[in-house]
Amino acid sequence: MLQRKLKFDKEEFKKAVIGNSKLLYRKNLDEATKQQRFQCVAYAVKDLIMDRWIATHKQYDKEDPKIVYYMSMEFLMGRALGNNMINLMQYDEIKKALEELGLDINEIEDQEPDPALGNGGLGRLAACFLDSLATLEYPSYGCGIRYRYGMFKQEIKDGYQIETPDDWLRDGYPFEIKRPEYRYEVKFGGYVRIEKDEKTGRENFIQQDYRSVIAVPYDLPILGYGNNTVNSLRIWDAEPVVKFNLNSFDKGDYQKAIEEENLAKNLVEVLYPNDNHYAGKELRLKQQYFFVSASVQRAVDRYKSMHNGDVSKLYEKVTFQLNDTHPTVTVAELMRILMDENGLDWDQAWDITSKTVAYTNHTIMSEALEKWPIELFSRLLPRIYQIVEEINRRFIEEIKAKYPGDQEKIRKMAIIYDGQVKMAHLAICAGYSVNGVAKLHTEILKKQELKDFYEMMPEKFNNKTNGITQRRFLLHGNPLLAEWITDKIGDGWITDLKQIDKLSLYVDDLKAQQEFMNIKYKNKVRLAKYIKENNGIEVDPNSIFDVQVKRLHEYKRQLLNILHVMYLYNKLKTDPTYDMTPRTFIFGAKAAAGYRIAKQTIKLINNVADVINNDESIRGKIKVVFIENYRVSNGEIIFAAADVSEQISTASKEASGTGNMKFMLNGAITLGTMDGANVEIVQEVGEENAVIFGLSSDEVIKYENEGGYDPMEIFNNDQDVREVLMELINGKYSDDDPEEFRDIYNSLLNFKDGRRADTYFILKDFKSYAKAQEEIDRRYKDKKGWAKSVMLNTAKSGKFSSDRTIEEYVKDIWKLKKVHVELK
Ligand code: NBG
Repeated sequence: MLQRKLKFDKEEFKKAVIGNSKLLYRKNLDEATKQQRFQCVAYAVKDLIMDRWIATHKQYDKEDPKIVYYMSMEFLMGRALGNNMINLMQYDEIKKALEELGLDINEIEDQEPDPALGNGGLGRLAACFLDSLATLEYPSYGCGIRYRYGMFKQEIKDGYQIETPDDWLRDGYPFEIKRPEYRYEVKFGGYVRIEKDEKTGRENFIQQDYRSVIAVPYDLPILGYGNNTVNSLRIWDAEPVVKFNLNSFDKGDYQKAIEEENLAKNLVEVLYPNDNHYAGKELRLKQQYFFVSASVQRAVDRYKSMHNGDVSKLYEKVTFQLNDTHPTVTVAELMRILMDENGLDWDQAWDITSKTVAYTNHTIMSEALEKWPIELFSRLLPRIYQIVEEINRRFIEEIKAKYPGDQEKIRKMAIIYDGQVKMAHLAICAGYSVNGVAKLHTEILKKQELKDFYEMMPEKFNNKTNGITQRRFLLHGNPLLAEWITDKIGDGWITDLKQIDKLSLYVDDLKAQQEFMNIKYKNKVRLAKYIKENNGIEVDPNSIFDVQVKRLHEYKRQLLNILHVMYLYNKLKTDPTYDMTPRTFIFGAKAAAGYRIAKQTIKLINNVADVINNDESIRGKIKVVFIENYRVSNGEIIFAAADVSEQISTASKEASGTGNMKFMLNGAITLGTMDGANVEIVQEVGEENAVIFGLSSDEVIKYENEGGYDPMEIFNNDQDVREVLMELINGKYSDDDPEEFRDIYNSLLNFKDGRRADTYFILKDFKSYAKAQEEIDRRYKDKKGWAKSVMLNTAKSGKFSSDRTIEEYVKDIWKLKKVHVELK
């Protein structure tokens, strides 16, 4: 039900922009800095949002619908201005108004810092989900943390990654609003005193000698596309309980005041920059409890205010979705609030909690599974720990009843075991739903990682294959293609991506092919310009743009990609007539600050780029580019320009991937393993329109369980592989320090610290990858065949809209109803 073309008064809008300049900066618009002009425009756009935002929440208060609270440590939102203009369906009108004011929309959009409150796929998925929820008119809140510093900015100096702080709030963020009226206290530490109520015999649990902070929410508007729904992303800031005053001779607890001031300051200071890896730091657990406690307190209060203070049917109107294990303390916090603050007994509280909380698993990487030492957990969250202990005790009773005498089951499934609290086990035990994020991933969870849980409670398990929002990653990121598609099939695809399949009719049409490839070419020119401006490297838009952008992780195998580039370079050097279409290998990736081998891989890519890009003898047949500071905003430009999408993780390791979908949507061919959602991409587009290589996940898992893989054998017998590996340590790519890449070399050949040599089967898959790359070259030479293939990728991407994913969550898990918002 699209509210086509809401009224837009251009003159009013222009006046607002000019007015904002005076109001905010005491300047005429032409005197304002670029950043200030962005702010003026953003505030004018925010103004267009406010009435809808108010109307939405009025409607929610009136209808009292069920609400999903999407609990996530990360929301990788990307820039809001352009997206808001699009979802208001007023992009072109606003662009025009700005032109009349002498402002260029692209320049204005470029002034906005990317709100980067996330690491990678998990955080971006949360952002796509919020977009879809609002577009589909489902009531929802995103609940998270207002990190003072988001994901670090990456600079490359001498080929090394340098991290600099992301001061995204420096100039003020125009779209947020502070909501001090919804502040909550969150308590840490101390001990629990038990008080027996003589009259009722009930035991009351009272936390004492704690330190606390005040959680203050900021709301960001989440606009539905073409409707009046504006949901909220609620991110919490921490403030000290009492503002500490040095001059006061207050007899209050001086020490405590300082500690609380520091607690508040440190708590939300920075996002942990780890992807698929947990650091186990005390501050991280504090962050988790902080935003969970505030969000749950608020959700329960809101519910109570609408139900005469009675919480007994909470699950009818509230559901918490846990985005990975990070917010799992939600389970115990909800129990605490229901029992300690609302007087429910254990069974009532458990009944409600276990109907209210659901859990999504996003990885099988063991280093990502959160486990907290009992000592730390119980010291920081004494009351929460008591509750977890009791959940664990009862759960073990259940296991015993189901599997009498089976100690092994208890060892494998207990929530508390071996001195540790296992967050995934708590989430599964308490949750009413457990889902993986792609078919293959969910199957691996059921058959391997979570086998015991699946056998005990199969009814909880389900799959929800990830998706992405086509509004940001096509309509905003690739306007040329978006317009062309709308021209051909109408604009239904914007809210119903299945319709994009209508493009299939055009894939053999020569004129359409030409138009499509011409748009691809223009997008490549746009990216080439970006690369020239930001990296100083000249690339040829006529070469194949072969792209791998994602977080740097060994399992994602950027190393396989660059080793293959080294191999290809050798091949060209020995045979200068080697016939290949010129190729530009484009990388973009941040490495976690403390991840040594990942950082070495970045250095390797840059050094290889240096050597190859400066070797004139190969006449530009290979170029290697490392794009600095890969993030959502430059990602949009990159996806639009790619010919080849590198999705080359070791099979079984990538839970889903979502970059793969963004490339597909924008007309690139997947070069990948049968991993994560690649499997479903191939299923949709057909094997002949993707290039697949490497071990299957079954093969990988078999080697992992039974052994039998020896990379040394490949090293000894395969001359090409041997040559490339020797180049890691002979100074060819690091003449000032031949030892620079020794760790990488060792990781491929030597067993170390309990880690198998070549843990991620890079050498094993090398030859098959090289063949697949030749296949890409071969297919690209057939211009028509290639055009047809990439068009089919776009046409068959309908399944991968996050709108489809959200409809599945709604139907199978959350059971929400749409709320339509009218604007008076
Ligand atoms: C990531 C997976 C990706 C997946 C996203 C979103 C974590 C823990 N997991 O494969 O690695 O696409 O989650 O589900 O970041």
